Amino acid sequence: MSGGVLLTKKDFSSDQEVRWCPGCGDYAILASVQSVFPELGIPKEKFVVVSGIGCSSRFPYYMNTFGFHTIHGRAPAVATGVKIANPDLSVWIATGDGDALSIGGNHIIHLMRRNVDVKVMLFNNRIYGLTKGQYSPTSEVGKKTKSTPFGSVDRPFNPISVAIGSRASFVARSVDVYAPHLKEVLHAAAKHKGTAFIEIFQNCNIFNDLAFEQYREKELRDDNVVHLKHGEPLIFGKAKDRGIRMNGFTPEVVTLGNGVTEKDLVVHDVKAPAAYAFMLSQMEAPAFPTPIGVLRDIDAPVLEAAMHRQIDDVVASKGKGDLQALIYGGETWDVV
Ligand SMILES: Cc1ncc(C[n+]2csc(CCOP(=O)(O)OP(=O)(O)O)c2C)c(N)n1
Ligand code: SF4
Repeated sequence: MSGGVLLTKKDFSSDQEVRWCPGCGDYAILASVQSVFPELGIPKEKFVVVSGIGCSSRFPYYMNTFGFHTIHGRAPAVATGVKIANPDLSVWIATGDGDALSIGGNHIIHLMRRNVDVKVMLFNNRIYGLTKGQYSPTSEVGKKTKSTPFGSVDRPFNPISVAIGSRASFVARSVDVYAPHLKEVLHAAAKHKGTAFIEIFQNCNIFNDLAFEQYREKELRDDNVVHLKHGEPLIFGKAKDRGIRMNGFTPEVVTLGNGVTEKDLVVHDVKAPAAYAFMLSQMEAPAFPTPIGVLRDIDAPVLEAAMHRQIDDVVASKGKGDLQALIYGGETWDVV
């Protein structure tokens, strides 16, 4: 609803020609976001979509909202400014694995540490798409690309682990083609107060095709992902016959039966200590099914609220400031 008018997906689709390659996973993400925004009960003019640079960062052009296609890696800085200046706006960042974790690595961790109430959609295609296929900080060891012709030798980031290590108060993962799941995660992120970090596995069919095939392909996905549901045991597999059990501090995959029951399995808790969410984030293929859904959703103080409270308190006790007096007050020097 916006001013009593029911909004639809069409209201959030811009008139810009979409310039992604045919078959790119970005289209599916765009469609999900355009269908979730009208369901959030936020007036259309309150949405702002901010991006950095990359194929994924073309996102604001295609959303019929306020938006800002900024500079490489700097969407968090601009989004922070937007949110602090206008806390009633719904601010969303669209970013890539290169944009957020290479050049923007410093900015993204501090956005999450400060818990700015901004929603981050990280389109992870494990490659630099826009610049035509160089390896990224999420490319796997051994990945052959134009900039690693003999295979990458450096260890990749796990974006979810980075988010949890940066104290993000909401951390989730979904997949470009899981429309109902992705929409559910976007709704949960919108509801959360504070930074919501969502990693979205995204197929770049031109420079890194099939990177997420075991999760995207209908026949394969049930055996390769574990759906996280708060309060429910970690069960997966086509026959729902496998699960995750703790063996001391170490998670292990077990098959139900022969004395192993659901009661032995880890029960998912989005409010558990960060160590639990970190452990989940470290469950990686091929040893483990990949966790999908909301890993962590905790209450934490939000930056812009604390900042405005402080400003109000100081104005109440000291009166409204005078910028001119501040600049010319205190110690000044004559440079000769
Ligand atoms: C300061 C600066 N350095 C480098 C670049 C070149 N550049 C543009 S996009 C990009 C990486 C894009 O990769 P990613 O963020 O993963 O987005 P994708 O295109 O895959 O969606 C790079 C290195 C730039 N535009 N500006
Ligand atoms: S290069 Fe890859 S990420 Fe970029 S638009 Fe094409 S398919 Fe999508």
